[in-house]
Amino acid sequence: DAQAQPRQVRINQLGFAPGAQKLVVVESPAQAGFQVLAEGRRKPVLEGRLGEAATWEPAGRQAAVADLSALRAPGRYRVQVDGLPPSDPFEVRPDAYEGVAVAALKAFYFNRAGTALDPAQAGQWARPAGHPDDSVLVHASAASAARPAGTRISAPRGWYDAGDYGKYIVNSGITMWTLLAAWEHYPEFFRNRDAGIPESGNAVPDILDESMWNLQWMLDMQDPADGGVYHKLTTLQFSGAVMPHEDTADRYVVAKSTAATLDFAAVMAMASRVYAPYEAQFPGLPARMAAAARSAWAWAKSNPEAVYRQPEDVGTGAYGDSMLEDEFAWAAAELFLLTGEAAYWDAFVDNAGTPDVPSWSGVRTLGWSSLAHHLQRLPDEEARGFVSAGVLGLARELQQRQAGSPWKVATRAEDFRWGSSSTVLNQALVLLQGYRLEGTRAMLDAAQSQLDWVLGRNPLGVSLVTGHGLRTPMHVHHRPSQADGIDAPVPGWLSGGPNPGQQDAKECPVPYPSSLPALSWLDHDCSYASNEVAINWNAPLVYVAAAVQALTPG
Ligand code: G3I
Ligand code: 9MR
Repeated sequence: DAQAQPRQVRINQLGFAPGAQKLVVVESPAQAGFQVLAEGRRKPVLEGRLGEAATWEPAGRQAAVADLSALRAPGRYRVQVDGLPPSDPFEVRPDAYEGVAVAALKAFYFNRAGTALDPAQAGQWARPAGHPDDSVLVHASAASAARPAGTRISAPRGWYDAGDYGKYIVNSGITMWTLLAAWEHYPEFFRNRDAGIPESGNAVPDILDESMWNLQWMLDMQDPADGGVYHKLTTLQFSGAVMPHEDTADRYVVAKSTAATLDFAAVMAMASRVYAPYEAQFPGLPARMAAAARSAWAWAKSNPEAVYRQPEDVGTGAYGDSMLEDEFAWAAAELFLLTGEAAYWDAFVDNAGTPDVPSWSGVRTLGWSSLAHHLQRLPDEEARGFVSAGVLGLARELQQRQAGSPWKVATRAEDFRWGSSSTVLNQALVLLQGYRLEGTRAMLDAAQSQLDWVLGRNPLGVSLVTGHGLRTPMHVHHRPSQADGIDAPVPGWLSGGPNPGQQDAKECPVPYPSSLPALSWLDHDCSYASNEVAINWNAPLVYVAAAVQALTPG
C-alpha cells in the first residue's frame, strides 16, 4: 500500500547546476519548515517553509514543495524537513547533467546490432557480435515481384530497439529526430564531447557517428524498386533472455507500411540536411539520403493507407498506427526544409493539425519543431507566425499545468502509460521548444522540473536511469543486462517507468507494489511494461539532459 511508505524528501539525485531552479518535494500534509545543511557545517545555509500541500491524483498522496533555488554555491548538501529523516545528499555543480547526457547517448552504442563491443569502449559489458543481418528473409507480407517471399537481402547494423533484439523503422523515426535535433539545437554541447565509442576522436561529433550506425541500417530497409520501406526487421517471435550472439533464429523484413515509409522520409530528409557539412567524411551520403526521402514520400503518396497489420506468424512488436496524418505532416516539414518546394509546405499545412506531446505514434510536433528551428526558411511572416504560435501554444499549456501541479510536473494520471518516463521527458522537450522561441525562464524551469522527476524527484524515490543516481533500476527488461552475468545493468538506460496498465502482471512472479498510476513500477526483469528500456525513451533523455545542461546559467 502506497500510504504505508515512509514520508521522504524526494530530490533529483544528480543535483543541480548553480543557476538552476531547485525544487524538492515532500509527501507530507504538514506545513513544515526546512533547513539546507552543507557538508561539514553546523549552521544551515538556507531555511524556509514548505509550500502548501495538495493531493496529486497519479500518486493519491499529498505533496508539498520546498524551493532551494537560492542555494547557488557549488557543494554537497542535505535537506532537513522538520519531523522527517534528512534527505539524500545532493550536489550543486556546474556540470550536473553532463555525465547522464553522455551516458544516455552511449547506451545506443551498447545496443548496436551486428558488431562486437570491445572492452576498450564497453568495459565489463563487452560482448561478441550478434545479428549480422547480412542475409535476412523477405517475409510473405513484404513480397514483391522483384523480391518474392524467401528472397534474402542485407540490412546490417542499426540499434536493437529496446530490451528485445528487433529493429523497427517506426520507432527509429522519432528516435533519430530527437538525436539529430539534439545536435542541431545544442551543437556546442556535443561538438567535442567524447562518448567513448569506437569512432571517438575522428572528425565527426560522436552523436552523429552514433546516429549514423542506425541511419545506415535504415537506408537498407527501403526497397530500391519502388521506394517503400519495410516496417521492421525481426525474428518471427521474441527470443528468450540470451546474449545477442545466442539468438540465431532467422530474421525477416516484414510488410512495407505507410507509417514506416513516411517516418523514413522524414528522417532521411533531416539527415541529409544535418550531415551536409560532413560530406567529406560520408561522401555521397547526403545526396543519397535526399533521393531516398523523395522516393519514400512518392511511395507513401501512392500508398497512403498501408496500415501495418501484424501477420499471423509474427509475434514481435507491432508499432501499429492507423492515424497517419501526423506522419505526413512530419515528412512534409522535413522535405520542405530540405528542398524549399512549395508542394511540401502545402502538404505540411494540410496535415499539420495542432501540436501535441510527441510519441512513436504521434510525430507531428517533430515537424513543427524542425520548422520552428528554421523559421527564416519559411515562406513568409504568416507562416512563421503560424509555426511559432502552434509550438508556443502547447508549451504554454504544459507550463501552466506544470506550475499548478503538486509535484510540479505537467504529467497527468492519464499520461502514465507504457513508457511514461519518455512522456515526462517529451513534455520537457516541448517546453524547451517554447523556451527556445520566447526565452521565458519559466519554460526552462519547467523542463528542469520534468527532468528532476526522472532523476529521482518522484514518489518512487528512484532515479530511473541505470547507473546514474543513488537508487537506480537494477533489473531492467533488457536481454543483454539479463543474460551477461554482471550484476550492474548496462548503464545509461532510462527505465520505461510507472505504467498502471501492468500488461506483464501475469508473467511476473512478484506483484506490482501499487496500482496507482505513478507508483505502478516494478524493478524486476519480468516487467517489460514498466521496466524495459527503449531507444525512443532514451533519446529524449539525451536531448533534455543536454539542453538543460547547456541552457542553465552557471
Ligand atoms: O493509445 C491507447 C490509448 O488510446 C488508450 O487510452 C490506452 C489505454 O491503455 O492505451 C493506449 O495504447 C497503448 C499504447 O502503447 C500507446 O501508449 C497500449 O495500451 C499499449 O499496449 C502500447 O504499448 C506499446 C507496447 O510496445 C506494446 O505494443 C508501447 O507504446 C511501445 O512502446 C512498446 O514497444 C515495444 C515494442 O513493441 C517491441 N520492442 C520493445 C518496445 C518497448 O517496450
Ligand atoms: O521482451 C518483449 C518486450 O521487448 C516487448 O516490449 C513486450 C511487448 O511486446 O514483449 C516482450 O516479450 C514477452 C512476450 O510479449 C510475452 N512472453 C514473455 C516475453 C518477455 O519475456
